[in-house]
Amino acid sequence: MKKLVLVSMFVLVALIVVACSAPAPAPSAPQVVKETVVVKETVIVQPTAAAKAPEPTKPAVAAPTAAPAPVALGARFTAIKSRGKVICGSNDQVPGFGFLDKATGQFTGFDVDFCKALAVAVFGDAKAIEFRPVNAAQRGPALQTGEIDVLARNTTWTVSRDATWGLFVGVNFYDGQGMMVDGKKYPTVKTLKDLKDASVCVQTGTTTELNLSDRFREEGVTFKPVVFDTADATFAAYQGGRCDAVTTDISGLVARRSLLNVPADHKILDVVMSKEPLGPAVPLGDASWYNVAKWTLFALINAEELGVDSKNVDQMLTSKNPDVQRLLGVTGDLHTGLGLSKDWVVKVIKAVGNYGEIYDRNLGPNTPLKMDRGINKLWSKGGIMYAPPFR
Ligand SMILES: N[C@@H](CCC(=O)N[C@@H](CS)C(=O)NCC(=O)O)C(=O)O
Repeated sequence: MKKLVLVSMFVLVALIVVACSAPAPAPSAPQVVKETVVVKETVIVQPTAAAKAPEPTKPAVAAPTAAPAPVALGARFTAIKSRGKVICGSNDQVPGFGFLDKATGQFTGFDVDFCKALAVAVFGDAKAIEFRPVNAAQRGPALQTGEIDVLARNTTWTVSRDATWGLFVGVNFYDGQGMMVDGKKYPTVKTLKDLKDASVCVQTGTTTELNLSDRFREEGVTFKPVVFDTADATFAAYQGGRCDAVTTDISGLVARRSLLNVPADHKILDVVMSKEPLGPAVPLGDASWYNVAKWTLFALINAEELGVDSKNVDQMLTSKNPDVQRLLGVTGDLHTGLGLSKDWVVKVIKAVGNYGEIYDRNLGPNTPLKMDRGINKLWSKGGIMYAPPFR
């Protein structure tokens, strides 16, 4: 029995060795090769003093220490650089995300800060931006025509938008669609079924409008959509009692509830009607600009993960952590492939903070919105926020 086990182990090891070392033969007709080998004499060659170990084969690609060639900038990135500012398609009606303070003329918010990060990445200056407010229906065409360099405006990443509007650079806020009612008027409403024959205020040009009809059809519930083209109009109608309920992304409901006369009267149902992965997008056609936008987002998330923030970023320049060193450009030449300066991430984090700081400043516990991080916590802290590495 022991022998059998030993033999089968030997066969198994032999099979593994053969499978791992021998390249798979090209599929061809089996050939029988007959060869006669004549062994003449065995000659032992003594190594001479001059004999050297064989030269190692040269790697096919340049050694990792060689500086990479600077990236060829695409047309949009080149135009942005010569224009001296980034044109950012943003929201102006959603507090905490993209909001225009009419008194000061300043844009603020979580998405606005992404545009600032981009401006710092390229120009080292958070003011090198022009904001162009776009409503839901205007944003697709604004990307398609290339009127804006980036759209950073609570926009859901979908396949059709990726294919026809522009390229999404990633997700900066994982959201879902919600439903809000006046809790005083409708204290018993808890589910979508409870909204049978209700009128629902909704904004056109949104995934919201499409999900609304999908979900109610699925539930077999009849309803009346009342459609508007801006958030201001949608929520004014809801406040004025033209609809029984209002629907949009849950973040949008929390944000817009803060502007209602008595926010506490309005309850967001405990229902998630869809997946709404929100993120910035850039026009099609310039891979170099797409990369800059993508890696700006990833830099913000990685900085939080690595404990680099706006206050400690200078100290972090002496960190022994190789991941921090690469992120901050202390080692390596990762910036070259992006067409940015060596210290671009340092400047971005110093000016706008890391992802967590941006979240807290605009949406966190010390803001009127007090939005829990939820699934937007880092993957290492129980959430799903995750960025590819600087490597
Ligand atoms: N995430 C959804 C909805 C985004 C959306 O447009 N939401 C509205 C309601 S909060 C909004 O931002 N409106 C502001 C405006 O149109 O100015 C989408 O991408 O379609």
